[in-house]
Amino acid sequence: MRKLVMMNVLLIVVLIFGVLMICPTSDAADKEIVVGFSQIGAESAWRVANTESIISEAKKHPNIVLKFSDAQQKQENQIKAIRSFIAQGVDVIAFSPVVETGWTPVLKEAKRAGIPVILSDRAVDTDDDSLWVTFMGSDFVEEGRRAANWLVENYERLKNPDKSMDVINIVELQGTVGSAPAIDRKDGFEEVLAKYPNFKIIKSQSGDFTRSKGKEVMEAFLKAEGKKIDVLFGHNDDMAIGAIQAIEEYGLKPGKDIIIVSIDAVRGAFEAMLEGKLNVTVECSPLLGPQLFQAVQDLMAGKELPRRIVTEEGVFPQEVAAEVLPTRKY
Ligand code: GZL
Repeated sequence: MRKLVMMNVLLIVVLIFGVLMICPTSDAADKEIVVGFSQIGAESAWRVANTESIISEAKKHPNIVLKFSDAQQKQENQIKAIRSFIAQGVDVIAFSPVVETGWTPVLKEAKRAGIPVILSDRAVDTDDDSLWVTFMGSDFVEEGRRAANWLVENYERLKNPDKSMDVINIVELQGTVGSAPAIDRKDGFEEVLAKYPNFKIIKSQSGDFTRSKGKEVMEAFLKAEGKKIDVLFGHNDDMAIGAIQAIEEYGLKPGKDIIIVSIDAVRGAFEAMLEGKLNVTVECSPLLGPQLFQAVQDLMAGKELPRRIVTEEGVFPQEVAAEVLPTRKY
């Protein structure tokens, strides 16, 4: 009898222990985490895809509360949003800085409030690296190098037969003035071109990463240089797509009379390549949501984050567009 009682007690202990193992009491993984995210705006298809990635990923984390703010591409709106997140006492602040400079004061306020800051997509230029815990996003200098390397390797086979290789005139549509991608893509592109003196940038101006401004600036380039233009380098696909409209309205064939190289690899670029109007797009992935919220969970669980989380990316020339387009997520 005594043995039976002992057996039942042992069974009950094992059952209780087993239940506790399956349903642990709430721990760090369940603690609610409030994240304040300041997004630049909705200036391009890339940005829209980036926002979608962040918002949809946040929904997959039951313990994440996302406070999302759109700055309409104005730094003062981002600074206001960050100050509001600080006042609300969020657990983590993340943002994509519209330009590199001017962030130190507000990031010091976040630090004084004990709120960690994650840089998403773009970096900041500050002399105090303790003001942010990690920067996740692409290597823009490498994207500029990839654009230039593809151009010097492929221009001769793609150009109009009557065009010379002695001097190749390039016009450049830069991204937002002062932004990390605009600064770094230009640096990477020019670093490679320095080895090929026959490739010359004859005009360079910001199109602010938008289709409309890209078209407007390309119209001005065509008015000034016309058929002298051999190549367009666009810092993003949206400006290149706007420029394609300007080139067609001017009476030239984009992708043939003017070889076009751009960056992002958004759906619109693949569609333009299928029409033969764009020659190559260098990938810059906006799908940062999964990395961002993994970093937030790790940070709040007390884990050390790497200072730099780089996204792996490729280069998509016109000849692969048909095969690759169905696989694209943005
Ligand atoms: C790059 C991102 C840039 C894209 C543009 O990571 O910051 O901003 O290249 C977007 O399309 O507007």
